Amino acid sequence: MNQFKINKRVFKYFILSISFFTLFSCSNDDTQTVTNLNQLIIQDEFNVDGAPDSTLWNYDIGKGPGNDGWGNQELQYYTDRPENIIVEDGMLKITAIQESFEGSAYTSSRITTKGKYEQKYGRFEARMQLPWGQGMWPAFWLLGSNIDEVSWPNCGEIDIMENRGQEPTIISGALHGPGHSGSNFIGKNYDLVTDRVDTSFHIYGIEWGEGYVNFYIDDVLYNQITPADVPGEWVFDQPFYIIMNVAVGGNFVGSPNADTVFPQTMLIDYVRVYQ
Ligand SMILES: [Ca+2]
Repeated sequence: MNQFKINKRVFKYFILSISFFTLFSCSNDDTQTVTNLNQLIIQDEFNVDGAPDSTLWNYDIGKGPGNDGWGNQELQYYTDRPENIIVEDGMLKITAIQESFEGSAYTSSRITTKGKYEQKYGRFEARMQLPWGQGMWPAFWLLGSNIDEVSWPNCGEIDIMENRGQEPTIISGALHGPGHSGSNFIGKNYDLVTDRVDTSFHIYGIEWGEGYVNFYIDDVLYNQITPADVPGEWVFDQPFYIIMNVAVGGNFVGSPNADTVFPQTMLIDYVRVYQ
């Protein structure tokens, strides 16, 4: 993280604070906390061709434990086939395909670091170019490592980036937990306005510490969520693991239509975590 970037962040934070104050006359308590975590502790640059590094990544296969499209009525069947997921050209490529497969009309892929890399706090970021079109649902997100013990949403979910493929200028970041899950998530959209997520790479990240999660796209801090913003218990002071996937259809985006072009690929240049 170079100094220029840090200074720019601080500057944007300053502008944000002024804007919040001007627009909403917030109390001084509502100023945002900006951290600059720059000690790299894990990275996957996707430089080795073939399947993703099995020391870091697991596959989620199929339609979800409830066979219900991962709780969201998603339409794809996740596979570990190279057609759906492969590392080449310095990129991880997750590709959604329209094809009949195991009773589903689409295939795609979803990988996680569950049991292999789990961490509390840090800066998590990925440089990605997203797929495009009605019904595409790419995501870069975290789940609480205790999900098998306490179940979702008690484990907590941090959505670093989600996008509706039909809205290629808009991304969203959110938290889900007890009292604020599903459509009652706590989060915010960010509109690039003059740029798109499917035609250029962007860096999607959070800086996460005790009592806050800051949401970034590139060097823009567009939201901070703290326990004061969350109606239920704050469950974000424990280890989480990373997930990356491209879903097709489901509650968040609706189904593809005749205008949706397949295949669609999410390109991930790297994933890095800093403390
Ligand atoms: Ca790379």
